[in-house]
Amino acid sequence: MADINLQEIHDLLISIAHEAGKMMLTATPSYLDSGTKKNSADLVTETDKAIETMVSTRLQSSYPTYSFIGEETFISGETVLTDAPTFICDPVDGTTNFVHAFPAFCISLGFTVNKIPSVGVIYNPFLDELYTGIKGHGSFVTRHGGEKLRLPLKKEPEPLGELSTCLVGAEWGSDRTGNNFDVRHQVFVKLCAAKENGGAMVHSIRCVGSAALNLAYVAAGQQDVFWEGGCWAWDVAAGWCILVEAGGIMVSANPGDWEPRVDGRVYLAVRGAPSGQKGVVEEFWGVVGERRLSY
Ligand code: LIP
Repeated sequence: MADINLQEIHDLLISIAHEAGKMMLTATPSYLDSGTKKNSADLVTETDKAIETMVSTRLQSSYPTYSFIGEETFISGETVLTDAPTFICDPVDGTTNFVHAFPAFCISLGFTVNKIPSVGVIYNPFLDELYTGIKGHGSFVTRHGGEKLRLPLKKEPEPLGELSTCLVGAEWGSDRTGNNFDVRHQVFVKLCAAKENGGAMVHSIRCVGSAALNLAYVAAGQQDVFWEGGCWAWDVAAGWCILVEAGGIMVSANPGDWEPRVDGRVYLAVRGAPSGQKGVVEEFWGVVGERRLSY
């Protein structure tokens, strides 16, 4: 790690993210140029593929010996995250939003060493919002090329109370049958239900449609919690670094695992808080209950 210049990698990833942003904004995606991967809720466009090619080409020319994992070139069972320095790329996170021109899509570029997220860059070109983080050096947001603001946005974040005081990010995902859909459905209902009906009565649930942006919002302190299963390392690697650098934590979406893997596919992110996150994590795991997401 000593000879890896994280600042240099961070700067390159920002430059790549801006190039990707231009490609997204000029792409005018529609249903016509989008295909599906798993089912009609799991979209991929020509832009996802073109951006990933641009990203991997630029990274390969600067860092030919480092590994690369990208959403569009990942081969199940073959592409594995190792301890080697690794770039992890989601060319368009929030592809469904991108296709609908709903303004919550981004490129997510992470860099891991020993499987630890060490640099993160997330760029939403539609809103011109850039989230960045370097391990040990904090995380930031820059809007419209203006001032670089340290995360979390509040200098003194409030202590985390019960879930009933929380704004929760969660997604419906693309699995719409079986155990995973049942667990998700049950968690959504229990989070929202009134306390007298056995629920947690959260302030509300936000379905942003991009795991990377959800993590950025938790890092910023604009969402308290984000719960998700089924997404991949490229959805979370960048946001994970940004979150931790802002004082937040990442645990598993399933109860009991305080140290999930980047490629573990089940995640619960909690914002930084002076009181710590243990209480809210345990309350959330209580909502999940006995049944587990299985990916
Ligand atoms: C998406 C995630 C989203 C999740 C979807 C999907 P994509 O990534 O960010 O939060 O619910 O299942 O994985 O496909 O837009 O890159």
